[in-house]
Formats: sequence, C-alpha cells, structure tokens
Amino acid sequence: MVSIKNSRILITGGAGFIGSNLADHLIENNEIVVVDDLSMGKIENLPKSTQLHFFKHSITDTNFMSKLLVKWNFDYIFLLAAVASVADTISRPCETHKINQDANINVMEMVRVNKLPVKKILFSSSAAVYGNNPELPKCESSAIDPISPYAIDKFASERFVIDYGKLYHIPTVATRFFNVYGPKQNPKSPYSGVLSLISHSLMNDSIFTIFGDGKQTRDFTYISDVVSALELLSENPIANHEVYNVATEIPTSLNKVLKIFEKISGKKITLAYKNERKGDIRDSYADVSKIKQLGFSPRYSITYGLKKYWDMLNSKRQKG
Ligand code: UD2
Repeated sequence: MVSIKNSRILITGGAGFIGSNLADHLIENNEIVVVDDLSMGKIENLPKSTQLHFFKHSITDTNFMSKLLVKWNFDYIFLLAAVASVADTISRPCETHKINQDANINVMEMVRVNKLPVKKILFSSSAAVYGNNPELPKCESSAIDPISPYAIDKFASERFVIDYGKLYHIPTVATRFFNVYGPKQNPKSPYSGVLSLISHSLMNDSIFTIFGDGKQTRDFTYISDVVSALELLSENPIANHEVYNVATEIPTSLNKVLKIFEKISGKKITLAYKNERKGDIRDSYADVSKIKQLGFSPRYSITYGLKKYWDMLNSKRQKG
C-alpha cells in the first residue's frame, strides 16, 4: 500500500538498486525527480512514466542541484546516491568523499538557505558505521567504529543531516541499512551484494567463490521491506532527527543462503573457496526495536525474499 500521495519527490541515486525500487513504489501517485550519474545505476531500472523526470547528473554539481531544489520545491527528498563500494572509497577517498558527504551537505545547505518547505529529508546510511564493534545485535546506540572512507562519510553525513535538521528546523531522518538484496541489485563488481553475486552465478551457471568457510552471517533484508521502512519514516512525524536500523533481526549464514537458493532454483551451484576477505566482519545482525515502535515489521523471511528475488530474475530473463 502506498501512503505518500500527490507529492513532489526527489530521489538522488534513483536509477540505482534501492532508489529505483523506491521510485517504482511511489511513481503511481506522485511526481518523481531522479538525479543519477548512471555510474552504477541503469536507466532501464527506472519506471516508464510521464510522472518520472530523469536527470543524468552528478549530485556534486552544486549549481545544478541548487537550481533543481529551488525550482521543484520537493515535499520529500531521499538521499540515496553514493559510491556504494567500500573498496572504491578506499582507493579514491577524496573523490568519493565529495559524493558520499559533501554533496549531501550541500542539499541540506540549499534547503536551509532557501527556506525550502520540505516535509522530510531521508539520508541512507549503512551498518558499515558499526565497523568492527563486536556487539550483537547492533542497536542504534551501539558504539560506532567506522573503518573505511565509506563508513566515515556515512556516519558524518548522518550527523550532518540530523544536526542540520535540529539546528535549522528541517525534518530529517537517517537509516542504517543491513545487507539489502533483491531485484535490480547490480552484480557488476566483486563488492556487489553477495546475494546478487550468488543469483548471477546461478542464472549463468558460473562458479561462485566463498570467502572463508561460509559460516559468516548477515542480516539479509529484502528490498521491499527497505522501501516500506523508507515510506514509514518519511511520513511518521515521530521519526524526526533520529537514526534507525533497517533490517530483520535474523542472522543467516552464507551456507544456509546457498542451500535455500539451490532448493528454490532446483539448480546446484558450483562453489570455489578462497581465504576470508580482509576486513570482513564475521557476524552481523541488527536490533530493529526502534523502528518497530513506529509500526515497522519486516515481512520477508530469507526464504520468502529469495523466492521472490529468484522469480523476478526469471521473469525478467523470459521477457528478454
Ligand atoms: C556490507 C556492505 C558494505 C558495508 C559492510 C559493513 C553490501 C553489498 N555491502 O558488506 O557496503 O556496508 O556491509 O559491514 O551491502 N562474499 C563471498 N563471496 C563473494 C562476495 C562476498 O563469500 O563473492 C562474502 C563476504 O566475504 C562477506 C559476505 O559474503 O563475508 C557478505 O558480503 P557483502 O559484500 O555482500 O556484504 P558485507 O556485509 O561484507
């Protein structure tokens, strides 16, 4: 069910995995502007609609962004554009900082300076901010320990967005996503989400490499639950100047995921093993009681989510 209606919505990174799924969900009843440089996103991810306005642009183009913000007077702004690969931010820390932090602060500044009457700005952060903190489950109040330029920029931008909001009376909220998966996730890079890599291997009968013993666990969260959380947080007035984990609270090992995938697809996956990836954490799962208090309830178990994902991939393949 879509509850945001008759609104003007900006989605930065809207041609990417999470952004395009959000656009699909909101397009029917709203006017959506997407700004995406297509570095990871794809134009074909976007819904085809006259209510969708696409700009192939970098969010670092301050002049363009400020004109856009003033012209459109958005009701909701979803800040989803980012260089999502941790490895990429390690090799290009300054360049990616401009995208992952500066560009987001600039949006806040434009809203402040022009006194734009936005209903909510949502910034998408990541479980990466918890870094190597061994505490489980991870609560929003757990110690943060960012250990990459990616995580540092995510945490700093969270703080900027929330504190800008408090200081200048702009409604804002930040989300920490845990291992999101589902249709439209790009399996292009070796650092793409592991479930997109597994499904790609299954689809193409290619080898999937496990780093380590496969016993590592993650809180895999289906994209539709993420979209529901984003919508809930944008509308709920209590969700203001706060940060929320978005996950399922259930850890699943890679070995278990592989078993479920094989059962669903009826295919056997060819595995190779390599050493554990440097810097990888062993286990991760979230406490999501904070967002549950607002009415969030994850609907997709790992089995249900993987089944949906597999069915969508197959129907896409059949359509060509
Ligand atoms: C996620 C985020 C990352 C950062 C991090 C913070 C994604 C895609 N990545 O990394 O951006 O926020 O959390 O903790 O959401 N694996 C394999 N074979 C492969 C690829 C991965 O065995 O071909 C393993 C990998 O070594 C890891 C697990 O699968 O143990 C999950 O890998 P991932 O890259 O999907 O996600 P993660 O949690 O390392």
